[in-house]
Amino acid sequence: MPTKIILDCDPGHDDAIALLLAHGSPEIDLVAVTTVHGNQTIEKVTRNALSVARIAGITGVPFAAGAHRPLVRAAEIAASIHGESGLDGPTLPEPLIDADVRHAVDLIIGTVMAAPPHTITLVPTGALTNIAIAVRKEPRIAGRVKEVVLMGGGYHGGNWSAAAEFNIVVDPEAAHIVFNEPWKLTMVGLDLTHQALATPDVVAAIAAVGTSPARFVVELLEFFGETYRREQGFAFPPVHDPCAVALVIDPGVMTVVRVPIDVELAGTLTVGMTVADFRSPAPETCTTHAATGLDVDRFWALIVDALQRIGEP
Ligand code: PIR
Ligand code: CA
Repeated sequence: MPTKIILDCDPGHDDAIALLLAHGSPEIDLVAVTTVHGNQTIEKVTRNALSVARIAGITGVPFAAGAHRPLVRAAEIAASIHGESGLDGPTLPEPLIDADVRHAVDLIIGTVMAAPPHTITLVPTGALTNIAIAVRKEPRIAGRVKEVVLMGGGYHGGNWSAAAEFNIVVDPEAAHIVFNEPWKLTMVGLDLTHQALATPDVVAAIAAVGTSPARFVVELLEFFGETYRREQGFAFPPVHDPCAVALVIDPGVMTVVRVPIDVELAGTLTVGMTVADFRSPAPETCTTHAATGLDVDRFWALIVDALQRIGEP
């Protein structure tokens, strides 16, 4: 039985690849896609998600727009990394479908509450605003989802400040809510995703698939690689968001440890830091987990296989 997921995203180059990976993997049943402010405005990331749906040939899946800004703080975007559109580089086709009439929060709640208990996995790859609002509006989803597997945070430092990762620090109050709910949560953070580097070998393997979705991914990686070189001093770009989807597809692709994690809200230098307490043993009551090690070859094979399965939609 494939795992049902809701992908809550802000495409975003790596979000777009996460969407392709989810769609092209038989282990996953993509039941809804929701969007959230983050890499760009809600209008832009929603349009990008719908455009990627066309490229990937995704049909029959609702796409709903969500929160346009964080709960408390002023909105912040990552145009320096993802460009003015949020998905700069490739030419984006006009979407063939419209966004759902429902708000993302209501689509998340409705989908989780209508499904049998413990069957839906939430996969957030952007700010946690929608997920936080959803669990405040309908607290029963906390006991009803199977688990939360998110891209965000990190236990050894940040990418948007010295201590904090972008998805967490843009809405730390929302992240605090999500990390403190009683559901099983796995943080696929920077410690993990910085192992998923799109090296020239990887890009060549994707290009060799030879289809238009594969060419789209190559163009995304070229733009993302360029900004990562310029803005972050990386030789090759880390492809964050597909890592969270990969863990759902293949739990053996990474090492995960149970560890208490909380989100800093009051620090002067550390707001948005995901503080992980690696003193062991973790308490029996601990529901949070952190991904630590990635089987790099197995990860990229999942991406190439998914693109091969998608073919030429
Ligand atoms: C990536 C992101 C934001 C900023 C940078 N520098 C790089 C986006 C990605 O889409 C990913 O979900 C997460 N936020 C990584 O921090
Ligand atoms: Ca993202």
